[in-house]
Amino acid sequence: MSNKSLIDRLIAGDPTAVARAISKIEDGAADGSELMKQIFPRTGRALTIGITGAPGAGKSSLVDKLAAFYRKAGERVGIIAVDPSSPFSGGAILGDRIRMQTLCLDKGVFIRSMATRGNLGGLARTTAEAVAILDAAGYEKIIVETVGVGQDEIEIAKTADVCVVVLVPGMGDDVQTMKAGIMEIGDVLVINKADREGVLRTEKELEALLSLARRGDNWEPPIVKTVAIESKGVEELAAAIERFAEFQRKAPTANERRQAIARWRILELLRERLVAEALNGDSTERLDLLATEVASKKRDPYSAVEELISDK
Ligand SMILES: Nc1nc2c(ncn2[C@@H]2O[C@H](COP(=O)(O)OP(=O)(O)OP(=O)(O)O)[C@@H](O)[C@H]2O)c(=O)[nH]1
Ligand SMILES: [Mg+2]
Repeated sequence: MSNKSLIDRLIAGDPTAVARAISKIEDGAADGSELMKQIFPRTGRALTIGITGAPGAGKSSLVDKLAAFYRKAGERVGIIAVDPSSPFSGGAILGDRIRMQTLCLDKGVFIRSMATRGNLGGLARTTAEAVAILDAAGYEKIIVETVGVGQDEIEIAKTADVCVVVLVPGMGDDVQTMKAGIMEIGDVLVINKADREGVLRTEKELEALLSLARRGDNWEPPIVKTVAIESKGVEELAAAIERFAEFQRKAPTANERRQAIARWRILELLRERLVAEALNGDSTERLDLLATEVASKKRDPYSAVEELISDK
């Protein structure tokens, strides 16, 4: 399929074209950047929601229910599950397929998982591009699920319009370890598995954490309690997401956030482009050779880099 007809079909909302376009980006296809250039003017309409939290917190279950909620309102929903630790990508991960059973059969929902694949392109960058593709294809809500709140995840979550951090009761220590992540990215906080004990305590801990620092935009992140498996609290979560989106649209800092994201995207692309050019196409062999030499102390990494740059 030519890039032109692919773009036409993508813009018409064809899921097959969307899937193919995302694969192009993931594979680092030569015409990928042309594709992104073409669709760029058509992006910016969707609301992007990042959902992050500890493994097993119930993120996928929540995404499933949240998506169903949006579907009821007649909106098309794109879901991207990002797993930085996994080399697999393509379809939805098996577990998620089961958890998102109802959605898999729905034509108004697009589900895709993304993984590192060991390529040179950053996962955060390819995820942002997959989001842009779904946006251009007319998906009104785009949900990005990431596991944990490490640096990779924070980077991915930061590109979303609204970032939801999912916690569960009785994770006192986790609240501490995730503190920085929660404070940095949590626009809405969720205590899922609220059918379990210790909800009040976790809520108190979170409130204490939130009271420690005021955000630059003065937003006070709400805490929403949910039971994903029973669809409880999902409406409240959707409302909290909407409230922040609305706040964000009007906030004087909204432009700063958009600019910070744009700046990050430019730098990411620049970095990748320069690396690709320095490696001059024969990336892996050359890199492997130099790596062997550096590992065996035959050469230092600085001169390896100098050689790569001077040979361009
Ligand atoms: N009791 C209870 N269990 C839940 C709730 N939400 C999800 N679970 C269960 O928790 C387990 C993990 O749920 P997932 O939705 O896969 O969690 P996740 O955060 O997406 O997990 P990873 O993607 O593997 O990090 C599943 O067995 C769910 O059925 C809830 O509200 N209450
Ligand atoms: Mg999951």
